[in-house]
Amino acid sequence: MDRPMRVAVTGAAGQIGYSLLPRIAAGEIFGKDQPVILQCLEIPPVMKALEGVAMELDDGAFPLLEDIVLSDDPKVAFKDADLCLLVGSKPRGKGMERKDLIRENGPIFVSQGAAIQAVAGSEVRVVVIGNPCNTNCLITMANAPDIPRDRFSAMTQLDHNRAQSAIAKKAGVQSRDVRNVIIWGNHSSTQYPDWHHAMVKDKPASELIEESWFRETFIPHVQKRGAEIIAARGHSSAMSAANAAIEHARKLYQGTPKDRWTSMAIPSTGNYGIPEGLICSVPVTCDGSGTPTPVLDVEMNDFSRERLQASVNELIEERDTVSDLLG
Ligand code: NAX
Repeated sequence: MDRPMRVAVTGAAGQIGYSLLPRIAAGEIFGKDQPVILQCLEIPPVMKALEGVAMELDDGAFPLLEDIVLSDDPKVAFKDADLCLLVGSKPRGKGMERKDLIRENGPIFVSQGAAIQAVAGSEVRVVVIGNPCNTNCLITMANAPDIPRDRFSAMTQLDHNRAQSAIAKKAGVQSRDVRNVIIWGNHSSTQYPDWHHAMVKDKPASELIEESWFRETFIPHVQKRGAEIIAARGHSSAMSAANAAIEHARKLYQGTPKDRWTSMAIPSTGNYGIPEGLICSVPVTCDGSGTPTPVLDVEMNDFSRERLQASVNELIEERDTVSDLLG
């Protein structure tokens, strides 16, 4: 057995945390031979509830779970961490857009970025899930300037999965039969789910499904799915978000399957006209090293370029809104 991997999870007593922690403990990120230590961060009023979650983890008797650390101090929770999953922040409520939360949640990521830089492990990877996740990731990265930029990502895997599932349903196949959808841009209602390169088994999705469905039904479905779930459940997506977080992290450490892209929001290196440094969702592949590689040769028509630009414009606005938090 290897040295245990230390996984810090913030907002660990929240609804996503509740679905996420047992799956990490079960070995779903690093594999079934890799022990883990969970390092859970919460705010002081929620520490009691976090203790209850830890009791349940104990009662799971997970063979790979070597220890559970509970703290309200980022410097304890991030100590020697190999992977930090930043979930903790206020979720969007009914009728609220993500950008309403930007000023509220941004400051959390200033102190967490600094704490990660100060105490995390030398190989740390940081995945931001708490919304607005692209801009929160930007804030975290800016406040941890000594950590290489390619260690940071924000999660658009849930949007990616929603897009893949919607095409599968429409085509009458299983979601595993659909590959290479792309989520471009911000994890918000401006995101652009791009079907132009998606394949359904061995056929382009665009040959099987009419263009008007993609433009009129598919795009708004993916963009507004979060709001639809809030309207139905009274709470934001949690189980599917935890599932996506596991998948995002697993791909970082175990790689993407051959011939398949996934979508991650990563620091732009200036490709596709995305300003350098902005945390923007693009297609990526992963070789299991913990660092995603953007796919750089995706052809984009005018429609796709315009859609991406609209979302990039929103990301620029968000960046400007938090310019005082960027160090
Ligand atoms: P919950 O309110 O259930 O849990 C959030 C937890 O974070 C709470 O327990 C709270 O005490 C804790 N918290 C708040 N501030 C903290 C801090 N400074 N340090 C540590 N913990 C802190 O929300 P939940 O449904 O779990 O959602 C968490 C975040 O994920 C929200 O921001 C939500 O918007 C975001 N989401 C992101 C998604 C994505 O695709 N990127 C999809 C799902 C979800 O909407």
